[in-house]
Amino acid sequence: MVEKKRTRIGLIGCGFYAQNHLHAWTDLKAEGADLVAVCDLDPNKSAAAALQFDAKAYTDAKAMFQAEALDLVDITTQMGSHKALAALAAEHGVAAVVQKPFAPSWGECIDIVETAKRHNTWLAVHENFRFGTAMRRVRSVIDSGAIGTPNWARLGFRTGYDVFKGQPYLANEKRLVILDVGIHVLDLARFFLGEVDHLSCETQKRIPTIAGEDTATIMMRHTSGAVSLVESTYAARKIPDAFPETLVEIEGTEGAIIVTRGETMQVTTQGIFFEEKIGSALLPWTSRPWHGSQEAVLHANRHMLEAFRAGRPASTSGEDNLKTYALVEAAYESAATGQKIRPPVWIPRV
Ligand code: NAD
Ligand code: 89V
Repeated sequence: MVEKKRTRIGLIGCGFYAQNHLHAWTDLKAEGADLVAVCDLDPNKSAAAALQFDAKAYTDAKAMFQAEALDLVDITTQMGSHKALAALAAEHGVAAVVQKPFAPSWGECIDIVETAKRHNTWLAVHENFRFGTAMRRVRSVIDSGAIGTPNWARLGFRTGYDVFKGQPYLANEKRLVILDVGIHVLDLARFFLGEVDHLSCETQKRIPTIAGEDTATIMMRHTSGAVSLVESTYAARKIPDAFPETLVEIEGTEGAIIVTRGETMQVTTQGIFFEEKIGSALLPWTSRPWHGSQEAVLHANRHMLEAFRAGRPASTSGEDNLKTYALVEAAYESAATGQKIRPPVWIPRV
């Protein structure tokens, strides 16, 4: 049997969270992924990643694109560099996966999508909450029909964990909790209950030492008629802390799904109740409390690899993630105006 061409992968941005991407691509070697090059502006970071993960080190993305015949690049830098790096990939005919947030603004997200379309290159966003083991199990229960049609949900990422220790730049972001983690929970709301017609949002600043909002409470009306509450905060003050778990309550026409701290799922289906532990196991390169998030990187990267190799869009394609990002923009507009806001819609220009 002729082995399918392997996928040559480059990674740009060897920072804090990228370590999980590097481990994940290495684990996916057996499934056709060859991590051949890593790039970081900081030569120490690119050299360390190259040594640990047996790849070639670069400090300039353009040099990497010119020297390496890449099939796909994983952009794991912060959002301010995403548009330029995604454009560089498209100009070199290289598929790209861009970490969340897609970009700092709605307009830049559209530019990234339209640049990829102009160059006919494959584009996805690494939005991994929907790929987490626990959230995939919740989705499988919904798909089984056990709770009928979901019509109400409360999804919450409520933590007081010191996220600023590993990601110090977050303390300076003017748009913080919705753009950094609310974006994940909004994507889960779409994943579980479908698209959104309109929303309203209240934000709060309860941590005096940071620049942006640290708490957001969003109420959404989905086009199905369902209503969801999407909550995100870095200012929770309770023990035990659920970080980095998303707590879930989904009610449907035939039952309900509840996911409590510690990733215990309770399902009621047509008057019958059962409980199940749905959390992630530890991998050789994961550790608590991040292990669920880290494993979600492996699941997400596997999805990206399989979709790219099959020539089909990722479920979190650039175009799909625009629908999640639109909810972020609508939430900020609602918080600023006090109005119910319908999310913006991308009208393709190309
Ligand atoms: P980081 O600052 O630790 O790492 C980014 C790296 O990119 C730095 O080492 C920097 O030198 C490098 N870099 C920047 N511009 C570059 C360029 N033009 N060329 C080459 N290298 C460049 O950032 P981080 O905390 O790892 O976050 C990176 C992204 O991952 C952010 O968008 C963040 O929101 C996201 N993130 C996602 C998750 C998740 O998927 N659940 C979790 C944490 C962070
Ligand atoms: O997962 C993320 O995007 C991180 C968080 C602190 C929310 O875990 O930024």
